[in-house]
Amino acid sequence: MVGRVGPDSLELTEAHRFPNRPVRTPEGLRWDVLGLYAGVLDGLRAAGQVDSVGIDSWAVDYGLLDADGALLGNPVHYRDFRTEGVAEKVWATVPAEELYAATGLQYAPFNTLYQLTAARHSAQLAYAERLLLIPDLLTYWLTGEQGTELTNASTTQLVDPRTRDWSYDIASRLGIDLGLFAPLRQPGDPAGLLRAEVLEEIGLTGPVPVTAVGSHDTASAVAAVPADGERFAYICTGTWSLAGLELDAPVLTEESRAANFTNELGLDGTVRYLRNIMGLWLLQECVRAWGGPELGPLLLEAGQVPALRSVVDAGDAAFLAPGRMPERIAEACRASGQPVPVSPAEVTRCILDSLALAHRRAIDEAQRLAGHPVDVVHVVGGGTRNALLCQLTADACGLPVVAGPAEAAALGNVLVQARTHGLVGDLGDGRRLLTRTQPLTRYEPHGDAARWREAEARLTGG
Ligand code: LFR
Repeated sequence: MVGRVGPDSLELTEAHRFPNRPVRTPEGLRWDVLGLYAGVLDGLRAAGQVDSVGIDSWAVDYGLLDADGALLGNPVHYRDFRTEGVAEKVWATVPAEELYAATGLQYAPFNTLYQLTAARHSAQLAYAERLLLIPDLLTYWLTGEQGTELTNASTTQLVDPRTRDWSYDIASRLGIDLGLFAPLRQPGDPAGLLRAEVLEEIGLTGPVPVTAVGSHDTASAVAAVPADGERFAYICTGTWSLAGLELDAPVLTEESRAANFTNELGLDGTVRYLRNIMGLWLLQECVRAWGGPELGPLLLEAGQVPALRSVVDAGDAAFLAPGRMPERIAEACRASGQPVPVSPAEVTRCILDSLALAHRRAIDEAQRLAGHPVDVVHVVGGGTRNALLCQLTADACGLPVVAGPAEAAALGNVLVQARTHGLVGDLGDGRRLLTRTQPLTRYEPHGDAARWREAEARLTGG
């Protein structure tokens, strides 16, 4: 994505797009990270001469480097099964309550801490001298310089959200060598210049600086929530739905842990207090199983299916792994004694109702647990293109939804670079620029709140 920033303008254009396909090898699910790097280089070539580069990606995953700086194997995909049953072993050493109080991270089997524990006796880890999270690895290949960007580091479960530094005590008790990580970088810090070989390969003239942005895609997306003031919630929609609040300080209470809220770090000292919800992954996997029907007609048809007939828990880790998604959703409906959706339109409706319900639960609970009430829900990311999902989310939350921008992560990434180059001010300035320049759609809540309460009770047994 190429961003152009002026005093009163912010434009994004797509230079190049490439698929990110996980590969199943005999060892498990892996990322084709060389393919991704090749895609980055193609993208830079297509972008043409630029003043600055920044990289963000999904969180928690990493590549290991040997003493020569060479990558050891393909990074493991966070949906790989290797972390099954690992958390319980970790909790035997550091109880889950203590882990939450120290790191503020929600339980997810794929947190880097559990991945490193699962890999403990692997040959690769034994030979590793350096661990770089995915965006830091790509940045390293572009610039030759190593660092660990803070917002993404906060998803490892090895960072203390109060000090915004490593959690030395937790790491040492779990036998995790923090020396594997390169020094922390703040979003906005310089991350080197494109190497001469890179410039030559992509046909650009240097120097081209690389800036550490909020390299966790969700941190970048939250930076691009076009909110005014503090009384807002956000939902970053895409493969995942990340629903929650922006806070000044983490919420580390036992109640918050039980509700599985996370405290990831954001820009300018903020905390992203949110819950991971399975998101449009549920629909993506169904669409894949159905042989890739067009989304437009499917959503129109789903809009005609009666609302809230069956709902599933869109936060359930049972939906994490790829494969057999329509069947798994049908099984969940059957098990909870609800009608089983059959046609693609019925399954799609079940997914969207379930996502809206999960959004409602997350936003209600976040406000209560953080003591931070909101008047509006901002929906950003790919899901903003799904009008039915936006309307259902407004209905479920009983709050207006402001949808847009769709490319929030890319915009948040560009805004941090623009700030480093002196073109915009703080987070609030960036957000005002977004509000003035990006198309936004407002959805007012309709319908009967009691129906959502009843659907929620079906899942919680309340
Ligand atoms: C979204 C995301 C989520 C993270 C998940 C795995 O792309 O980054 O924030 O929980 O992917 O890293």
